[in-house]
Amino acid sequence: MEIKRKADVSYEEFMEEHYKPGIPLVFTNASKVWKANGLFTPDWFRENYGDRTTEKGGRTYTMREIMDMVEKSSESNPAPYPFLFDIPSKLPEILPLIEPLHLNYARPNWLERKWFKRGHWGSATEVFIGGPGGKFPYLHLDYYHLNAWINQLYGEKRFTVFPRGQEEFLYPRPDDPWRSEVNIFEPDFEKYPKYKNATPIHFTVGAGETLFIPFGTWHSAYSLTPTISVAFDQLNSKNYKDFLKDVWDFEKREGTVKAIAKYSYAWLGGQTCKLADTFSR
Ligand SMILES: O=C(O)CCC(=O)C(=O)O
Ligand SMILES: [Fe+2]
Repeated sequence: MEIKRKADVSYEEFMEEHYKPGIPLVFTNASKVWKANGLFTPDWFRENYGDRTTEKGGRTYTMREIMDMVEKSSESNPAPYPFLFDIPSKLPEILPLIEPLHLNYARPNWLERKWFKRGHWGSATEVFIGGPGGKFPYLHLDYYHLNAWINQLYGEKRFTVFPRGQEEFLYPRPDDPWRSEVNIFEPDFEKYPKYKNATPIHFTVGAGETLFIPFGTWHSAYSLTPTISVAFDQLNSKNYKDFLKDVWDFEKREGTVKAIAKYSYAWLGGQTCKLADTFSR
């Protein structure tokens, strides 16, 4: 399998060839509808939001410090990765620059509706910042079976994805089956012999490009240059059943009463959103 790259793809083609069958895609120019496209640079963030802070590894960093670190980062001495800013709470001013969030492709998205727009449910709209040599710490599936949309706005990131159905080669952790035990950047084939059968697909996503990662796709990332991306998640009738099951499984750990309450809320939200989809069609 190779990851296709498409410019100006129609919504219908995206839905038929990628969304419905769950096949990743790199859109080469979907984020042209965002003002953020071409605007986001390390200097722009330093100048406008240099004092904003975020935490990483138990320490607080300013935007200015982060941009300095990622610009100095190197393969042999990489800056921590990723630095994350939750946009609604930490950088709300940039929300108008990433509209429409769905890019005219990521719709319907129930996470943009009142019911689910709550910050929990594993969903987030975040800025990711990294530097050369910065690796996402593990190969994983996103929680709650959400689709991920990763918008590369500055610099280049190398992604690795696996075709669906390779779980048995990827050694999901028994205590956290969303995470693989294999360090894909330096695999230990003695310890994980079946990983030899896995077929990782590597590709680079550059500034202005958007990667669609359908739910159930194992993935990881590696920053090749200083990078700035905006990631958001998507939920609708396609992944809703799996999402609900995850809500139940995750919340059950917190106790049955809480699980029932959350599940009921999510179920009702789903019915409401489904109905709204029907009427908007
Ligand atoms: O580093 C990246 O861009 C990948 C991020 C990712 O997969 C995640 O946050 O779930
Ligand atoms: Fe992810």
